[in-house]
Formats: sequence, structure tokens, C-alpha cells
Amino acid sequence: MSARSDGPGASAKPLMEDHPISKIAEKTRVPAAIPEDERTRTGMQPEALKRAFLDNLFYVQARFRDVAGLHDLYMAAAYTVRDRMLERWARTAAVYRDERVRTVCYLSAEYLPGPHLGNNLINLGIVDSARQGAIDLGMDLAEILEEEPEPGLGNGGLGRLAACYMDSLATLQIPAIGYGIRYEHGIFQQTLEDGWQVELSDLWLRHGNPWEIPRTRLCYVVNFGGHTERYTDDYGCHQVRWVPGVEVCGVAYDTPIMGFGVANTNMLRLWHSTAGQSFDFQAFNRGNYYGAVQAKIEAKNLSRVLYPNDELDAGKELRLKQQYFFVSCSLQDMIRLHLQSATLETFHEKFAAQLNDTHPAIAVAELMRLLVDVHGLAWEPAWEITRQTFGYTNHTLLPEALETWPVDLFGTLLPRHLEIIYEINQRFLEEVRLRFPEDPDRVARMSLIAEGATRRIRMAHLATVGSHAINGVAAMHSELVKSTLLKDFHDLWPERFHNITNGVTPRRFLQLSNPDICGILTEVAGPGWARDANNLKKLEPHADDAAFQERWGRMKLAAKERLAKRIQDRTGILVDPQSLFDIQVKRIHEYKRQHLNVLHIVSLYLRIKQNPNLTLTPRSFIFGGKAAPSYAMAKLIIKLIHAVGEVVNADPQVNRFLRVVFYPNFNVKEAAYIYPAADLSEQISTAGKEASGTGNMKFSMNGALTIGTLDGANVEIRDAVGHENFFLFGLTQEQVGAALAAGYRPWELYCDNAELRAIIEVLHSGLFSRGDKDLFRPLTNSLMQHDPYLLLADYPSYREAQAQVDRSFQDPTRWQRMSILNAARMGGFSSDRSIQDYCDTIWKVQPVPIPN
Ligand code: NBG
Repeated sequence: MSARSDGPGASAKPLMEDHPISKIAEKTRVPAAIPEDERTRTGMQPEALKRAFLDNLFYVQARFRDVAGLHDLYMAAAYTVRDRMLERWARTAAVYRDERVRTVCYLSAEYLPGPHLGNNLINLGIVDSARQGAIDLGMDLAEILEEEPEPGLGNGGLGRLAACYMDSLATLQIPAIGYGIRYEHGIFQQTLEDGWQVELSDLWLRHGNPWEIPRTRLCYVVNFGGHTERYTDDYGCHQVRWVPGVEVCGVAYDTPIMGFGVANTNMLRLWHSTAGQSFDFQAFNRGNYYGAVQAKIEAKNLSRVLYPNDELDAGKELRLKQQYFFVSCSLQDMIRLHLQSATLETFHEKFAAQLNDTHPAIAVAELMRLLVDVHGLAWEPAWEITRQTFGYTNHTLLPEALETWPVDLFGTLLPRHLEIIYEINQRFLEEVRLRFPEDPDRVARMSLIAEGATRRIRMAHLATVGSHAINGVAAMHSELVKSTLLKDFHDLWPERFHNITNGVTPRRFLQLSNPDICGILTEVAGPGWARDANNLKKLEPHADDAAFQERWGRMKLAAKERLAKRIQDRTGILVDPQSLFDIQVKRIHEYKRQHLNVLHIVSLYLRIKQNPNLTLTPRSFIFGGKAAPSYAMAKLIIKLIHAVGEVVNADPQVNRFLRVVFYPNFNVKEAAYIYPAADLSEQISTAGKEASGTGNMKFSMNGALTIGTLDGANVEIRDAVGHENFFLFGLTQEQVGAALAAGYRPWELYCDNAELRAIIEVLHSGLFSRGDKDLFRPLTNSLMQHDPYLLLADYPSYREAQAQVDRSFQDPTRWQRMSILNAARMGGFSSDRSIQDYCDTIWKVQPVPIPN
């Protein structure tokens, strides 16, 4: 209703309505309820999409159709889709605000969402309209999708898991914010020169990012350095004040994250660092213009680059700064949101915050500082709120990946937080002493501070003590967390420990990546499978149906043909889509044992050379993955794969059966071509080392069979798909422990096994290294002398399992059956199930549906 209806004389003041512009507006006023198909700006039909696309192409990209490049088309398409999301996002935000809903805050230093456009088209349900619209305009949607650069804001599984969880949170209609860092340079681009990895910096923002919305007014000050002071406040209470040395600002950049088939649209809020407002002025006033600019540059550097994991101590200080930076911005933001409608006593009722590994663990101390020093709460209630707010997910047991910070460095950067950590520790150890009197060793083991030549803060302990729930990411991993890494904590608080097995989103990893499997699934299981992956079970009755098997086989072949073409484009290597596609894609690491796979390839090579009449199941071995730039052994493994490939692929006697490919720059975008094309998924880590793995799930969902150890989620995958549909090999985690405890001697295994000797010998012969006999010595010496990941112990059973794979692949009926059953039984590994588990056991949050 317009103010006009108050009638003449309602107010003596001139009204806005009297302004001439209102007369114009009056005539063109839009009716309150606009029919869907007339809402051309955000309509979902091809006509509306086309019009919006052309508008965006011109008014945002400033291009006419006939001069637009592919990137312009992509940008226009992205804005067209984003427009449709914004309206849902605004509605979601309004409902969440008005209903004061309990909200999940996922704190993660990494996110690997992959390209957004295709995923958003799926979630909005407008793939067909978009495709039709593109055809009408004479464009190819696939080509436009391909144009999107990947936001590489993570290293691997941990970052991709965070992205799957954001997708599932929105799909399950759970109010959620993902908080992280807007790295300007994501994970490096991997190129290969003569088989060696060369890193190029990733400039993903170079041409702009249409999905993010900068909130330049939403920025928080984050401090570093300086000292602390004690003072007495107006009420006579002793307080502490942090007088920092440096300040930077964190500016919010928001990316909307839509659920699948629902209007709920959450946000990923990433922090970008800039200089604080005050000090550049001061420097300027003193005439130190360059100093001021320098400080600005340093502040900007904070969010400049993502650290590759598996790196040793290099650059650690900046990493700690990054962690504190994003955590402080996020907590300040949460407090601001909460204070809009409540007081801090109920902060933990409003928010469930999840610490994704220890990278954000400093949040425990920062929330205490904000509550006690800034907002004046007493220690005890502040501690209760803090503990009730946080949950902590552990993602690794590898000692080298467990974060600890030198106390000195920490105290220099965050003096007040160090004091708070000491206080938390003192109170906590008091509790330990009470429960376990006369057990000083336990107290030392559990302390947040590791004593030694350099005293260090144990971030996993800080996260554990500051959380009400702690979880591992697969059943076996969670048991190991309880029995090894955090055993003492489990003794103290057994009720706080949980398992939540990881999951992956079927939207990206089936629907978007594997169109042919989707057709089959929708026909057999109905369209609901992408929302409730348990419907995949409906494939099972078809597993023995010959016609269905044939169709399944055609689907797989089509995916293999797509990948083969891409391999040829990227590497020049030809692979036969009829051959068995044996794939290992993941970060390169000794514990993941890509080199065990290579030992097997070399053994096949030797067998063919020794016996020219031998026939083998033709196989294409495909590897992909990045090595941390300073991890020399991992880089040597990449070189080894290339070296073996060079010889195998060029030898006509061998290449009839074998091909070896290293697929460059494996990332979320490339993954879409890789997972659907696999016949065999290599999940061959040393038992006890891989916390969960999620690639294992993506492969199996797409109908690949797994060759794997009893490690991480492999254990549960094997139970789900059926032991007879999984190629198991290797020592169990207990056997690994026993072998190491008994003084593992790989040298003896090497001497006793003629095949292993022959393999290592040929690696030493220079055959694969153009005569250089020493090139692979660091690897072979490590295997023969220490073999910390027990490759030699597992080799015989790996080889036997591979022989079984060969035999099974010879029998297509059997193979297709196993493949179908794998896909059918993977519903439990949807990230929707994982998120439901988190909601029920840890976060205690309910869905808040947004009307469509
Ligand atoms: C990784 C584990 C994987 C696991 C992902 C996601 C880290 C620290 N851990 O096994 O190595 O699947 O986390 O949970 O990156």
C-alpha cells in the first residue's frame, strides 16, 4: 500500500511521493505478484535464460554477441545463473534471520569447490533449459562450462570434503556458513618437464570471479604482536588488555552455495586481507610513504597464497598468521550476527562451529579472548560457552601432519593468546591430576605444551580440550584416534568421542561427471536418487541382467573414450578404451604408495620381456596427483612414473598390453573425466595411514572395483559392496604395527624374493633413466633399508590381488556384475548421510526449509 492512501492532508511536509520521479514510477509500477514466466530477469525457461544471458553479456561484459569471446560467454552465463541464486539467497537469509535459527559454522582453511557453473545449473534444476538456450543462441554449453577456472583453495581430500559438506548442508536445508580464506593464489598448477613436476602459480582470480560478492563494508580488524597489560576495570575487576603491534583487516567475500532441488542457499564467506585503516596514515604523516605502502603490501600478503601440505617448516609464521586471521574474522562475524538479537550467554545455542582439523584450532583461545577481554564475561561461563560451541574433526594421525607451534613464535605473534592457552592448560591439568592422581607422565602427555628443547603448543590438544565433541573420519580412523593419538583424552572423556565416516556428493561426482550413469539411474531408481542416494540400491536387481550389463558396459566405455581423448590431448599418449583402466589419482605421498603400483608395472614389463609369448589383460595405468613442492621423494615418484611410461609406451612388444600415463594437474575439474572412466581404483595405502580417503568413494560410486588395503574408509566400503566385489590385499593395521615392533627388515624380504630383486635391479640398471643408474637410488635405498610404509611386505599379496583382477576382467559378465553392485551399494557414502550424522550427533541442528 502506498503512503498516498493516507489521503490528502495526512502530512503537511512534502512527501517523497511529490517528487516528479514518483509520478513516472507510478505509471510503471510492477504488480506485486509477477507470474513466474514473466519474471524475465530470473525466469527459468529457455526464453528467459536467453534474454538474461544476452543482457548480462552486454551490460556486464560489455560485449555484443558477435565479438564476445568464450570467456565473455562464460561470465554472462555465470551472472545469469547467479542472478537466480541471489533471489533464493536473499529469501534464505531473511528466513534464517527472522527465525533466529541455529547455524552451523564450518571453519576450514581449505575449500575445493570445483567449477561452480555446472553444479549450480544442476542444483537449480535448469540444465536442460540452459542447454536449449545455448543451442538456440548457437553456442555449446559444454564449451562454456569448460571455460571456468577452478578455485583451487585447498590441497586435496580435506578441502574437497569441506566443499561436499557445504553442498550437503544446503541440500539438507541446514542453515550454515562456511568460513575460510580467499587465497589469491590457490594450489599451484602442475606442469611436467621431462617427467619432473614444475609448479606454476595459480592465478585463478585473474579474469574476475563472478560467483563472489565482495562485502567491502564488512571488515574486521585482526591484530598481531605487541604486548599485554593488566588493569583494573571500573568495577574493580582485574582485566587484561592486549596492546598489539600490527593490525590488518579482513574483508568478507561471499559465495552463495545452493542446495540441490531446494531454495535454501547458504554462503561461503572467505576473508581477504588488506591493510588496517589507521597506520598507513600515521606513516604518511611522518613522511614515510614507502613504509606505509610496505605495511600495506605485508597485510595483503596474508591471504596471498595457500600453503601446500606435506611441507616442512618453511614459511610457518605466515601460516600461523593466516590461521589466526581467518578464525578471528569469523568469530567476530559470528558475534556480530548473534548480538543483533541476543546476548553472548547464548552464543553456543545459536552456533555450532566445527574445526576442520587443527588449522582453525586457535579459535578456542580467540573465542575466550573475545568473550573475556572484549565482552567482559567471567572465565568460567566463557569457557562453558566456548566448549559448547566447538566440535573438532581430526583428519590425520601422521605425526608430521600434526600441528604444533613453537611457544616463542606463538608468544611473539599472539602474546595474549599464549597467556590464555597457559590458563586453559593450568585448569585442564588440574582436572587431570584430580582424576589420575600420581600419574605425572599422563599429565605431561596431555599438556597443551610439549616440553623439550623448543617448547611447542599442541594444537590437537587445544582443539580437543576446547570442544564438546571430537570425531574421526572413518570407523577405523576414529578407533585409532581413541586408542593412540588421543587415548589419554578418551580415558578422561569417552562420551565426547564419535565417528563420522566421510562422504561425497552424488551431485558433482555422479550427476555432473557421469551423464550416462545418470540416465540409467534415473530410469531404474527414479529421479530421487540424487537426493537420497540409498535409492542406488534399486540397481541391484539388475546386476545379473545381461541386457542391463551390456548397457552398463556401454556407459563405462563412453566414459573411457572421453578420458582417452583427454589423455591424448594432454599427454599425446594413446590409450585403448577397451583396455582395463587402472587408475590412481590422489596427492603423491609415500604412504599412499604410488610406487607400489609402479613396482607392479615394472614386474609386468619384465614378464613380457622375458616371455614374448605371454598374453596379459591389456591395461592402461593412469596416475594423477600433485606432490608438495619441497617433498623430494614424492617428486621422484612422479619422475619414476614418467620414466617407466616412456619405456613401456615406446616398446611395441610391451605396449600391446600396457600403457602408463601421468595425467597432469589433477584437480576437481579433471576429476569429472577420471572417476567415471575407471575400471579399477587403486586404494593401496599402508594400513593405518589413510584417515579415510574420499576418492575411493567417488570411484566405487561410478562402478569401479577397488584394489585396496584395510585402511581408512576402504574397510567400510568393502563391507558395503560385499567382500567378493573388492580386491583385498596387504597387512592389517595390527600386523603393520607388529611387523614394525618386531624390527622390520625389508632387506631380507628383498633378498628372499626373486621378483622384487629383478624389479629393483632393473631400476638400478639405468634402463628407465636413460643410463642414469643413480636416479632412483633415493627411492630404492629407502625401500631396501627402511621401507617405512612396508611396500616390500605387501608386495607379494598386492601382486596376487592384481592377478585376480586380471582374471576377473577376462570375464565381462562377472566384472559388470561386480561393477553394478559397487555402484548400487554406495548410497551410504553420500555426504548427505555424513552431514545428517553431524547434525544428529554433534551439531543438534534442524532443517529450516525455504519455500520454493
Ligand atoms: C585427509 C586425509 C584423508 C581424508 C581427508 C578428509 C588431511 C590432513 N587429511 O584420508 O588424509 O579423506 O583428510 O577427511 O588432509
